[in-house]
Amino acid sequence: MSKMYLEAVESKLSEGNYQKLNAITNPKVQQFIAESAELCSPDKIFICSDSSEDIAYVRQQVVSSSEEKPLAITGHTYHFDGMQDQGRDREVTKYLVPKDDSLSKTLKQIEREEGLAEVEGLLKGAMQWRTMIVRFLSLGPTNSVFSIPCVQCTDSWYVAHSEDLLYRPAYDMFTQKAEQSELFCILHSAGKMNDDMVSVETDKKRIYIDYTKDTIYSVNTQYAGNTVGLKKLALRLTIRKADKEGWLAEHMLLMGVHGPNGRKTYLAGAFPSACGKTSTAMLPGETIVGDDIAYFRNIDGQAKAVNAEAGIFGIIQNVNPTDDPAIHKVLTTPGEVIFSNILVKDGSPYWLGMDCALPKEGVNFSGNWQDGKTDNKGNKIPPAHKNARYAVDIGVLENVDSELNNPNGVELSGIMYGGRDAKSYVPVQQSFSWEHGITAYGAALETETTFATIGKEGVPEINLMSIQDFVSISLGKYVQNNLEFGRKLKKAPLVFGVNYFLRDKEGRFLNGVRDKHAWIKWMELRIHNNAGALKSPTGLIPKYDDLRELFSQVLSKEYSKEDYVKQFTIRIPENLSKLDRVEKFHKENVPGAPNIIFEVFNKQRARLLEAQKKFGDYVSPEKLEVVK
Ligand code: SPV
Ligand code: MN
Repeated sequence: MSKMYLEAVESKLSEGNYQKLNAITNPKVQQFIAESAELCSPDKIFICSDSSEDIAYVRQQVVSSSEEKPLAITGHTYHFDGMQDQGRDREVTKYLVPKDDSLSKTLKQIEREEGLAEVEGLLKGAMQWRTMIVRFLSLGPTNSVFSIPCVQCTDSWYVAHSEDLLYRPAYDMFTQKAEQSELFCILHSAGKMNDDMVSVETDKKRIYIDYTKDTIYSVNTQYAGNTVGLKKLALRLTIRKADKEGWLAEHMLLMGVHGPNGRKTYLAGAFPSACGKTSTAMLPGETIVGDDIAYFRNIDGQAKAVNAEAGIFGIIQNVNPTDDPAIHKVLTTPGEVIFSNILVKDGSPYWLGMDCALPKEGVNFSGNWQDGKTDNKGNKIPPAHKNARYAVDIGVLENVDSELNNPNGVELSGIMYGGRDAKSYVPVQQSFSWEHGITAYGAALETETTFATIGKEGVPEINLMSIQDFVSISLGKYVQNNLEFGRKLKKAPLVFGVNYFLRDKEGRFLNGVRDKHAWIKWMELRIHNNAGALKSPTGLIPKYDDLRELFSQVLSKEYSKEDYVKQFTIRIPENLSKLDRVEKFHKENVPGAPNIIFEVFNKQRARLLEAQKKFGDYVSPEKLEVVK
């Protein structure tokens, strides 16, 4: 390490930490650590080298600092975020945009100099009396063309501990390679905390992304989606890097689907937060590679994919032993788990939708809680937050896929897109082509807002490919990159649209929670040409007999023709108005939207109108033409 930077921080380092820092060779990292320490004035600096002693130290500190408290089961701890800090905060997450640059107007932004001054002002002296923890991690498997080295400075032991479970350790990557110009830097401070170690100045919460320097600043927040920089904050930087380098970074699950005769087929899936992504990745009998962020590269004409992460920060609401046996087991047996924003009573965690009655009192994110407690606006405080989560290392799951850490990735054969769409799309369909799928399912993804972001729930919106919040280049270019990616492959993955949230006129869901398993198995059969389909105006849909067999095999469930017809009836008026909304969105908000998007929409409209003429507003699947 350069002498100048070492000297600047020497007084804050013990001998051991001095040696660990001295072994880091990259000048950008040295500068980032020294400048972060100068800005935030920590008492001490802890350099986490990934040795078992260092990891044990993080685990010990997180408890002795009270940022996490132990539960009765060995290895389980819980953490609370503040009342105003229970999800990703879109309003205060902004790009720092230099005066001579511009970003899509759908993206929250602030002029770079102004934003930097503001966030540096908030970070100034923020770590006084605390330790700055420095972690070295990799996005993507290490020693791989996919790896992106990241360094995070934080004063939160909870953040450092979460990263331990969620990402691949990479201290060695930083000591072995002299030249790593391309890396991401993240600086976080929880800011002022109360006696319960909860950030209190949430009105001063800021999450700013400086894409000119691949650096992220986060302050006055603890919720992991705002602070664990490698998650959605780094995803924004990764999208720019992938754009420059010709690959894709996606908000997608990645799973191995197990078909007949032991064959395994990899599928990726994009769903907005809290729309079934983790539960799809975790379907019993299949294997999970990742549940949130996937990278795709064209390697010798094949689509190869990896999980950027190595753990799960999953929604705990509704996790139960029947629908989610693998994760339920991890959450109820000894091993390392961080629970956040659940209800605690007598050393046990409780969450909404679990398989037992919840206690009438306990401790939760509002402090001591009893049934009926209200917040300062008079609203009832639930026992646990809807966005309560668990963090675990993916490797502890019994259904983890064998290729999780394969540096070459897995071969991707299918992609699915799904949102909360009460009215229009059928539960599963296959696109007519790569372009049709990327456009009509991905770029046209409509959904309702959920509790995973702060703000009103249930508001319909377009969430392009479920990644709109994180797209840091023009939305048009992002869609274009997706289209190009598939075109350059020897064989593009098949594209599917799914909708787990279709409702009838009375507002009742038309599908059970586990029905998605039959859709996934159908996709697997389609990929291998083992199932036929019917041609609807919006895509190729399953034949009743195939689904009946899959429901019986996979779910041991009788699937009635009546249910099938209800679920797969093409609703023409609803689909036409969906198209109008989506087209308007693209015209207004997607500068540089490739023309092909509008061509695909026009063709879809023409097919819908033709079907309407022939069959009326609601077209039963029984009327549709069979294709192979
Ligand atoms: C999501 O909300 O999409 C998540 C959790 O995966 S986080 O982004 O970390 O808030
Ligand atoms: Mn996510």
